[in-house]
Amino acid sequence: MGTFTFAAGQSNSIAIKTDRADGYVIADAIRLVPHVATSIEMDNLDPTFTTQGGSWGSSKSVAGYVGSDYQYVSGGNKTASFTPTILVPGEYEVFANWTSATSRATNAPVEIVHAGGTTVVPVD
Ligand SMILES: [Ca+2]
Repeated sequence: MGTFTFAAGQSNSIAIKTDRADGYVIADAIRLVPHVATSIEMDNLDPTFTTQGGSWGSSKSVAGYVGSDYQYVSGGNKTASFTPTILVPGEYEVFANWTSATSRATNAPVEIVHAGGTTVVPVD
């Protein structure tokens, strides 16, 4: 998803959104790989995960997900956010995991809030 500079603490987030998406949007897991220390893994069942604008369903139906399941939703203006606690500020490369199916959105906007501002990356 790109490399971003994250400030210390919890002011950063990775938000997977449904507005403008043309199919099901998947929230499964996020990994931050630091260029400074060890990586940060966040799963949708962790306390770092929150949703806004409506509930997301839980599924295991498409293999390849991280942890016990992933969450999905379609339409509306909903957001699933992963909020890391950054102990070592600096550059991190952001990776997202999601499983693939024909009903899935080709353009889900993922909004990354980092020390340099907010960057939106469309995800197929
Ligand atoms: Ca998961």
